[in-house]
Amino acid sequence: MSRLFHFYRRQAPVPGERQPAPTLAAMVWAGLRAGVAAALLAHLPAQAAAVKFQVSGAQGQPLADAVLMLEPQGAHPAVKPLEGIDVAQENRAFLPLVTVVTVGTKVQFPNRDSVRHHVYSFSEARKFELKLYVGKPEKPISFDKAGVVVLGCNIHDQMVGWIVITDTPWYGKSAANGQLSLTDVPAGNYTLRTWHAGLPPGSPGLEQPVVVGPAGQTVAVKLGVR
Ligand SMILES: [Cu+2]
Repeated sequence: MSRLFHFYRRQAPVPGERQPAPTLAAMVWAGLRAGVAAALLAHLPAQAAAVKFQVSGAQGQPLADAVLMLEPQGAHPAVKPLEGIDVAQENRAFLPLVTVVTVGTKVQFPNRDSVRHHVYSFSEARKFELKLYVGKPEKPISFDKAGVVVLGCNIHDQMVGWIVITDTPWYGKSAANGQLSLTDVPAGNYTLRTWHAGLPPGSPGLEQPVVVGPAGQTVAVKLGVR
């Protein structure tokens, strides 16, 4: 193929020069090339694009730590559990404050403080309790159901954290500037679900339809978060 390509390059029109008539061999090759290209295209998967998101709050301020999930309409691809996910307790706070994982992920809750913590969740998506401990708890906690889990500590009432569990492979968390980029999103129709800790407790997040085209795009997400 590459030698053939060179052959065509050498045949490219040169300004001021008369174009030679295409030979029969050249016409046959051109036909073959077109046929091969069409056959290759027919076997490519659906076109995928990069999609950018800009998340802003009630006053137009960029919102960090928003969790965005692109849920495809129709066939639902399976997600793989993530490996090595920690939600630590450091300086009497959960770190990170917001964690997003795929369904089936096991999360460790290492305590990096010298004081003991007692981590729990009463949330529908996963109820659990890690009784008073220091260091690394014996076992990780498995999150097998999509939803939002609110973390608390029995000892320190001010401690709060969130784990969002998703069953779509296209998800992420907005950066400090409110932006997120997702790559390799197949063209098609989606429901974008955006969750933020500033939404009313128990909110499943804001839903909006998103059509992903082959060229990619930027999607604006506006939440009523102050
Ligand atoms: Cu604590």
